[in-house]
Amino acid sequence: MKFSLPGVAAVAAALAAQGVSGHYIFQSLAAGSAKGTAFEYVRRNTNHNSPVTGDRSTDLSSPDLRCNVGGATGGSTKTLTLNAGDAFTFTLDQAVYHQGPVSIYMSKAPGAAADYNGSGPWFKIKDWGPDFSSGQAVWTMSDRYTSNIPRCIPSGEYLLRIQSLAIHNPGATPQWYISCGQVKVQGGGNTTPSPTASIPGAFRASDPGYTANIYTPDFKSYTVPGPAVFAC
Ligand SMILES: *[C@@H]1O[C@H](CO)[C@@H](O)[C@H](O)[C@H]1NC(C)=O
Ligand SMILES: [Cu+2]
Repeated sequence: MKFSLPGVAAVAAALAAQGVSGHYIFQSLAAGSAKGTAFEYVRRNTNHNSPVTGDRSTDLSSPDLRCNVGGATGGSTKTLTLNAGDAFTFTLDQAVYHQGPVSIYMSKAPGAAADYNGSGPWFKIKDWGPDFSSGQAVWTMSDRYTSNIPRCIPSGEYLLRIQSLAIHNPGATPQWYISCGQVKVQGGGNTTPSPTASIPGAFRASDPGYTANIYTPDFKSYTVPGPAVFAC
């Protein structure tokens, strides 16, 4: 068998064709703290490069901000059944390595989560913002993020959306790392979650949490973009 050394461009093209890139993606969702299977309950993005960036990054009116490029429909994605109050975990292919907040949102599907494109109202159930207790910002940069379905929300099918907003490069446009899981919530309550926001619409280029320079000495507080976190 004969081997040749491919050029850098050929290697890059081969990696791109395999969907391998230097970026991270939230690729699995499972009950409890389990790791789960890649893209079983998470919609598969088609940009092969998790951040919604480049031309799209400045377009805060893009519907791709809902569930990433290619995530508008369920395709072969399955829907994970969880009880209200249950823990769930999103796992990445590699740990988040850009500073910035990680947030989880939900939006109730009119019918099946698999048929829903996320055009309805979204509410936020979790923020991981910076911890300033050491005197400087410490971000939660993990390969998995665990949270709970709020106990009081109505039963039904939902999109469960996780977002890493990468603000590591002040002056440049932040990058969005987004995935949507599909869940069926059972045993829920009667509380209508609020506040809600539309995506796109929830994020503005003027948001202090969008324009923040995390490297200045006076970076001592931070407001995560989007609506306030809903709690029962
Ligand atoms: C999403 O679904 C809604 C309701 O069915 C539809 O009006 C809208 O055109 C769809 N697409 C986008 C990008 O919002
Ligand atoms: Cu990056």
